[in-house]
Amino acid sequence: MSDGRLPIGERTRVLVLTGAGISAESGLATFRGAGGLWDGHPVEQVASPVGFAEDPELVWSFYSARRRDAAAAEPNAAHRALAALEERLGDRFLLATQNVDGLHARAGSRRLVEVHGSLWRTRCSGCMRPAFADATYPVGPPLPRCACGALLRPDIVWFGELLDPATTRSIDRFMRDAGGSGDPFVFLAVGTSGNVYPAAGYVTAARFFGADTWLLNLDPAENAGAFDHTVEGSAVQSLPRLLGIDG
Ligand code: BV8
Ligand code: ZN
Repeated sequence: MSDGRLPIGERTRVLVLTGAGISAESGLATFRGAGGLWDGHPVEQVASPVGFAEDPELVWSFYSARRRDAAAAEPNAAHRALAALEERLGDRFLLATQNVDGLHARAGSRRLVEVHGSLWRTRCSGCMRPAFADATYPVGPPLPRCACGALLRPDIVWFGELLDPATTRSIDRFMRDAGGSGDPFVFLAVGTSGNVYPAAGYVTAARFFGADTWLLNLDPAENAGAFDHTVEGSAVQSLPRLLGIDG
């Protein structure tokens, strides 16, 4: 039985997946909790290409409000604990987040993959112009358009859209290298309900590559059964201790 800490030794490789729950104690609403983000809006309306085509002003007002909230939020001790673990493990560590709020980067995380994109980037809905940093709060009318005439949109992966292959490849490579290394491999999910794929499937992939799998979550998650160990608690209260990084 562990001492309530993640088994991280000299050669252990650690892959962490975070969700909205890790930013909850920074004051940012989660998606499916009470009063979650989706409550005000059906998912199809605010996080899908169809919803954007039907009512781009509603979608932009939803994402501009979330940009404002994220700008006003601060990283918390759980974000900082992951940045400290990265400092300690270096290239034996990778953080994949479903969150788009930018708080992991602001806490100092660099070995970070944002699998659902970022609130802080905008891209064109019609051409291949690269996404660009954007900290404005479009609400329209008029909504911002690209030089090609198409509407600009948040650089976020919506339901029914594919994840960026560059992000999924870096996660797959980390798991494959860990699996083939003979080193101990730990997978930890923090603050996610395990609802949304392909992110919710990473625990199964990690197990395939021999990972010891852990879940730290406030409530039981959909895919909790896939984990070797589950710790029920809040990210701020439990994560620093779980990682052996107190304070
Ligand atoms: C894809 C955008 C291939 C960014 C998001 C039917 C039709 C079409 C598609 C599907 C379908 N069935 C399945 C699918 C696939 C779909 C999917 O999985 N749907 C689910 C709902 C069934 N996935 C996709 O569409 C993905 N693309 O599969 O492409 C394809 C193509 C066409 C057709 C089929 C497949 C794209 C998925 C990405 C969607 N974009 N968001 C944004 O606006 O933020 S997902 C959205 O949910 C957020 O990104 C969020 O991160 C993510 C997951 O939610 P969580 O992070 O887990 O948050 P949640 O509120 O759910 O849970 C928080 C947890 O924290 C709770 O459990 C709570 O207990 C805990 N907690 C709270 N406080 C704390 C805490 N824990 C610790 N401490 C605390 N203090
Ligand atoms: Zn364009």
